[in-house]
Amino acid sequence: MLKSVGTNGRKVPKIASLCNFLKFNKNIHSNPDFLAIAENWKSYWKSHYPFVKNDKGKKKYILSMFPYPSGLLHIGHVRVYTISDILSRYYRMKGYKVIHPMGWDAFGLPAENAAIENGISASSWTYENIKKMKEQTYHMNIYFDWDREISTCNPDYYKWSQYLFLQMFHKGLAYQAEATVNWDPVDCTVLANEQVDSHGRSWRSGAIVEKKNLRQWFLKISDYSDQLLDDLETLPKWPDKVKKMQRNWIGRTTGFEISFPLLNDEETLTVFTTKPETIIDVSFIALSKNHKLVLLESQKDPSLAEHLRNESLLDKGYQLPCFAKNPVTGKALPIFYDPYVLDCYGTGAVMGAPIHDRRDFEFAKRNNIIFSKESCIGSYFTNEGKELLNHHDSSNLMDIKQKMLQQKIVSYLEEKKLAKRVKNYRLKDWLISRQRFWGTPIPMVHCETCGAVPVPESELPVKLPDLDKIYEKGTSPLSNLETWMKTTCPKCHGPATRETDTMDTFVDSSWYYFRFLDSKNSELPVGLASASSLMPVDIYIGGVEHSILHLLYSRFFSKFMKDIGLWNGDKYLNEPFTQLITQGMVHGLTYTTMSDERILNPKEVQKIGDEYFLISNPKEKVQLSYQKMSKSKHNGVDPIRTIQKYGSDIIRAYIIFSAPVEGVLLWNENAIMGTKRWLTKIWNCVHQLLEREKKMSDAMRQTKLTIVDDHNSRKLESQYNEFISQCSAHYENVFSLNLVISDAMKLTNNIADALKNNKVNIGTIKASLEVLVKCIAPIIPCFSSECWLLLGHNSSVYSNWPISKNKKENMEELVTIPVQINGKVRFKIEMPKLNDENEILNFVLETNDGKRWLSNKKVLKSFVKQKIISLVTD
Ligand code: ANZ
Ligand code: ZN
Repeated sequence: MLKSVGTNGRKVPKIASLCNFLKFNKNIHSNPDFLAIAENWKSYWKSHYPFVKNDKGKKKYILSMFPYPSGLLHIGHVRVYTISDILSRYYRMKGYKVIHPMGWDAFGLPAENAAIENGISASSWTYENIKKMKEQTYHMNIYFDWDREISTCNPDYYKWSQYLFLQMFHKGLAYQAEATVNWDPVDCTVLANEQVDSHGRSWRSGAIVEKKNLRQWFLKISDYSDQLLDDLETLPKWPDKVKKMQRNWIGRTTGFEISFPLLNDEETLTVFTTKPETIIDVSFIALSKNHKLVLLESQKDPSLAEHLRNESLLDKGYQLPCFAKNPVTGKALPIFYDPYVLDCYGTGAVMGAPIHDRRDFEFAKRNNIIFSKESCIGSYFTNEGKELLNHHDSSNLMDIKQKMLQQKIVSYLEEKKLAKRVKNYRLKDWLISRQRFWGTPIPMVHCETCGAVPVPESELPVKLPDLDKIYEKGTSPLSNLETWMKTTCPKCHGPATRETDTMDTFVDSSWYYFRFLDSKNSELPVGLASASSLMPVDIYIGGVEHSILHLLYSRFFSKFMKDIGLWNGDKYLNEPFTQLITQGMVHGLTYTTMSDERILNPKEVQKIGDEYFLISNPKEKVQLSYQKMSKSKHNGVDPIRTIQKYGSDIIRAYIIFSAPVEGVLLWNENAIMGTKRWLTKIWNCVHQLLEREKKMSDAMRQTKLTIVDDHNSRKLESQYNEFISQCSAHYENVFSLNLVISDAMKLTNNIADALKNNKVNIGTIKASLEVLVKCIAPIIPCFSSECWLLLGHNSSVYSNWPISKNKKENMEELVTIPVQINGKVRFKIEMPKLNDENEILNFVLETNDGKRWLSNKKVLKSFVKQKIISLVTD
C-alpha cells in the first residue's frame, strides 16, 4: 500500500529552485551558468536520492571495470564511467532496479614502488588515492552505489580471495610446481605467459623477459578450457573481435598423438600432429629443449649439455645419437633437438615432413637431411578412392584424398595402439605467484614434515603485515619478515613458515562483480540468493585491452563459483557478463616535427597563418595529428580541469556526442563549444516558453493543455513522439548513444522554430520541451533537472521515462487502467507496465486528466488493485 504522496507531499529541490528563480527573474535570456547549476544540483543530490526507489523492478546490473587507484582519473576513466552512468540513469527512469557499483582494484605494483621510492606505506598511499578518485567521480556527477563499494586490498575483501583459492586447492585446482618462468628483471617478479607480449617484453615494465626456474603456484584453468571455448558461442552480445581473441588464446586444436618406437630401445617417442597422413613422408623427429629424451641425453653427452647451456648456440639444432622407427614405412629417422619445437605445446616433439611444412623444410635444409621431393601421398590410392575421385570435381580432390588417407593411416596405427586422437590447447595453467608485497597473501604454510598445508578457513584472512617501508627489491618482501613468516603447521603443529608469494592481482579482479552484490557478507564471498538473483552483469563496459586476461579469468572464476555452489547461473551457462561493451580510446592533438616526427610540447610550437612552426627554429614545420593520449606525447587532457572550466554536463554531452561508444574519440576543445551552444538554445526555448505562458490569461492557460488539432501542432507532436522511441532505441542499443544527442539537437531546432513562427499550440511546445529535457536527462543530469524545474515540475526529472504516443512501437508495453477517485471511475489512462506503486501514482499525476482531477487535492490513500487505480483524496 502506498503512503500519501500528494503533489505537495513531494520534496522540492529548494536550493536550486531558489537560485534559479532569482536568475530567471533578473534576466530571462541570459546564458545559463552551467557551473552554478551543476554545483547546486550536485550538492542537492548529496542528501536527496535523484531516482525513484524501485526494489520490485526487474534488475539491471550495469558495471564499468573498476580502476586501479592511481590517484588520478584519466580521460579513459571519464569516458567509461560516463557511459555506464548514463545507462544506469536511463534504466532507472524506465523503472528497473539498477545496480551500478564501484570499487578499487587496489593491489599492485605502483603502490609498492611508491612505498619503496618514497618510504611511505603502500596502504596509506592507496587509500589516499581512493579518496582523491572518489572526489573526482563526484565532480563528473557519476552516480555510483557507494554502499556497495569494495577495495581488493581490504582484508574484508581479500579474505574471500583467499577462501576461493583454498576451495580451488581442495578441488585440486590450485597446485605448486617447478616451472621455468618469465622473470621481469625490472619489476623483479614473475609474469604469466599472458603478460608477455609478442616481442618477449613485460606488459608492465616493457623489459625483455628472462627465464628462471622457480617453484610457483598455479590455478588449473586448463580444466575449464572446453567450457571456456564452447560457451563463447552463447555470448551474442560480445564483440566478435573479443571472442576471436579468446578463441585463439585458448587455441584448441584437434590432432593425434603418434608413437614412434626408438631403434634398439624399449622406449617410444610421442609426437603431436594435425596431419597424421604426412607420416609416410616424415624424414626426421625434432624435440624441444626440455624434452625428457633431450635432458636424458644431455646427462650422457657433455657437448649437448654445453649446447643447451650456451645461449648463443640455442637457436641451432643438435642431432642426438639415437634413431626412431617410422611405424608406417619402417624407415629409420634421425632425432634432433631444435629450438623451433616449443616446450609447452603438444608433447614437445614433432615429426618433420619437409615437403609438407615450411618450417620442417627449412629445418631439413639447415641440418642437411636428405628427403625425397616426391610425395608418397600423391601415389597413394585405394580402389574405392580412385572411384570416389572420378565422381568429384577437382576443388574437393585434395581434401578427399587427404581425408581418406588420414582415416586409413590412423586406423592402422590405432589398431597397433600407436595413435590416439587428442585435443591440444594453447591455454596453459595460470601462474599466480608473485614475489611482491602488495597483494593477497597465498594462504598456505610450508612444513618440513607435511609439505604445503592450507591455512584453515577459520584463520582467514592471512593478513598482510603493516609495513611502513619496503626496502628491498628482488626477493619477495614478505620473506624478509621473519616474525610474520614464522608459524605453526595446522596439521602437525610443528614449526612452519608462511608462503611469502602473493597472488597476481588478476585473481582479485576475477570475482569482484560477485562481491558488489553482497559486499558486507561475513560468511561467504557472496550469498547464493544474491548471486543467483542479481547475476549476471547485464552490461559490462571497459577497455579492449582486457579482452583476454581479465575476461577469461573472470569467466573461469564464475564457472568455478557455480561449481562450488556460490551461485546458480545455469540459465546463462554460468557466464558472468551478458553484454560486453569495449569503449574506444581517446586521442589528443599531437605536435610532431615534420622532419623526424619528434614529439613536441605544445609550448614549443607557434602558429603562423594557418601553419605551425617550431619557436626555436621558425623554418622547421610542425605537423598535427591525433594520437593516443599519454604524458610522453604532451597530448593529454586533465578531465577535472575541463570539468571545472565547462561544467560536468557539457563534458558528458561532448564525450557522448563526439563518437560512437566504441569509436575513437578525438578530443577537440573547440567542439565542446558546439555542445554548449546547443544547451544554451534549449535554455532559451524554456525561457521563451515561460515568458509566453506568463503573458497568457488564465482562460487561455486552461485550454493550452488540450492540444489543438492543427497541422503544425500535430507535426511537432509527432516529432517528439518519434524522438522518444528513437531515443529509447539508442540508449538500449548502447553503441549509438551519440545519436541521442544528434536527434535531440534536431528536436531542439524544431522547438525553436515553433516558438519563432508562433503557429504551434503552446501546450504542444511545452510537452515537447518536457520530452526533450527528460530524454537527455541521463546524459545531462544537472541542466535537465534545472529545466524540468523551470517547466514547473516539483518531481525529479528521473521519476519516469516518457511514453511515446507513437502506438506502433509501444503496443506491447502499454496498458489501459481505469482511475477511480473517491469511489467513482473518473478517467482511464494509457501507461507502461510499471511495477512500483509510487511510480504509477507519479505517472497518473503527470497526465492531463490526473492534473485536472487531482491538482488541488491531497491523495490520502491509494491502491493499485486488479488493474484499477483507486485513490482517496481530501
Ligand atoms: C606433421 C605436419 C605436417 C604438421 C604438415 C603440420 C603440417 P597447429 O595446427 O598450429 O596446432 N607441432 C606439434 N608440436 C609442436 C611443438 N611443440 N612446437 C612446434 N610445432 C609443433 O600446429 C600443429 C602442428 O605443429 C603439428 O602438426 C606439428 O607439425 C607442429 F604438413 O605434424 B605437424
Ligand atoms: Zn606439519
